[in-house]
Amino acid sequence: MSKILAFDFGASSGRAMIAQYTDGKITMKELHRFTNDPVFVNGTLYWDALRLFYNIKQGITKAVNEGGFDMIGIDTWGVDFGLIGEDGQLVQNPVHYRDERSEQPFREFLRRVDLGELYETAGLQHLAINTLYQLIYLKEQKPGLLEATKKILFTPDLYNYFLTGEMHTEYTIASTSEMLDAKSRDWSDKVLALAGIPREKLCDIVQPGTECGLLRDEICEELGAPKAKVMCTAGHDTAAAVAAVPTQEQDFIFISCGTWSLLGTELHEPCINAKGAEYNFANEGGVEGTYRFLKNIMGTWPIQESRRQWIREGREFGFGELEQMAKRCTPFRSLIDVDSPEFGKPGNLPRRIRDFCERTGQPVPQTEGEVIRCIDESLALKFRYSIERLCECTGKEYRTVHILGGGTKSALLCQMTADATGMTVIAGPDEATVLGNIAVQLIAAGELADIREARSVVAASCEPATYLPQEKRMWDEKYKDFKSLVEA
Ligand code: LRH
Repeated sequence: MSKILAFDFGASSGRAMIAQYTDGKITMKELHRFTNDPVFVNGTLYWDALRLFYNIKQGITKAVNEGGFDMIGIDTWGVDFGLIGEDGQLVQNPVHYRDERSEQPFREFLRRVDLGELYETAGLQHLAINTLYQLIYLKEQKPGLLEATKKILFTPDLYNYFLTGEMHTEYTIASTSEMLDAKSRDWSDKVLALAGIPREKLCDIVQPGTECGLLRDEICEELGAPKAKVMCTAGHDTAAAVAAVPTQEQDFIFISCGTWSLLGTELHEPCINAKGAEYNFANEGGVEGTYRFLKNIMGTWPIQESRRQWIREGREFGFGELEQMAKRCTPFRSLIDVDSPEFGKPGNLPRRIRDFCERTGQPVPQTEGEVIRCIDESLALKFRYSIERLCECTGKEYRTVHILGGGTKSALLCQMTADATGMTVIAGPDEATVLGNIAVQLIAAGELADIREARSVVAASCEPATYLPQEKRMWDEKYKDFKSLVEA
């Protein structure tokens, strides 16, 4: 039985888990958890990239002390990358997708290209955070950096490289770039040419489950680690989460709910049509040739960021406490469009929420509980709105919503999602990303046959909670107001 070491990096925290497959279940133990704190320096928002690698080393050390491991796999957030120069070192510290640098190139690019043709090829949601626009920014504003770059490595590929010295690009993470041809699953020469990005700066693409290389000798020596295999697992956290949906159903809705909510469904062919383009849905690549037809919606970010603001003001509450406060508040006092641009940037979120409510003539949430209740109700209604649009695109109907990730810890949000959508919500596992990462490694090790089997093993390894819709009439009423607010 292989001992699997999995690293899962989210936008606000990361962890290392050691896992094994025994008696039809995956057992895992958290070895190391750390915060992921972006750093704003001289007007740019960076990832603390080397600190993250330090934490990988910490995780490896702890795994060595637990008896070692055979394989390592890393999954992370999408779209971001490191630039590696001729000397094999980072050309620049990796920049955070929430940095504003790509917004102007994004708007200009969309003005000058044929959007229909771009969507027809890449099949992706046009978002300023996408790798494509970050690279266009570099090309236009920092050509020296791009010229000095030998290879562009996405975040999981970058850490795999630091661990092995081998450079590969894993398919699921590359599929968040808007530079792939959705159908061929390879780089699109057309998109690269439109953006002026040289193909030779990109690595060839490998499928999830491919071995990247062996742990470098110097790391084995430094940490006393075994010469383990480093795997290209499903490098994109959302791809990993969806690989761990505990179902055997073909057609389901998933919401991978962390800082973002990635709401979508799994398909075997990309869904590229006029509705998908109009509603800005993405066809991201999954494991075993699947596609995640999804939309990036706001997740728990405004709650995290509001909490940070209250801490700055000297009032610290736990997430559980905030949820209890929200539960005690009057329902439906005020609603926001969670995806309105002002809520996506770091800062004083409670104030921005109050401004939004004032501007739209609604009661202004005053207390912490009222702010959180407003966010949760608005999120649940946005889920319903996006599911309706998704159904229009795929032409299918769905019975179940699977909520995965940290958002499953909010019983309030899960119940509201069931109420708002009128669908059964199955919440869990909250560790979906890391379980999917482990599952892909177990398949590569030959211990699980495929994702179908992995999903039944995940279902046996966790206890998801079920939420049934209640109070449908009240939510239907409020949905009408919400829709006019969002479409205004
Ligand atoms: C979620 C996620 C999402 C991307 C975003 C940058 O963690 O990977 O799928 O769009 O981060």
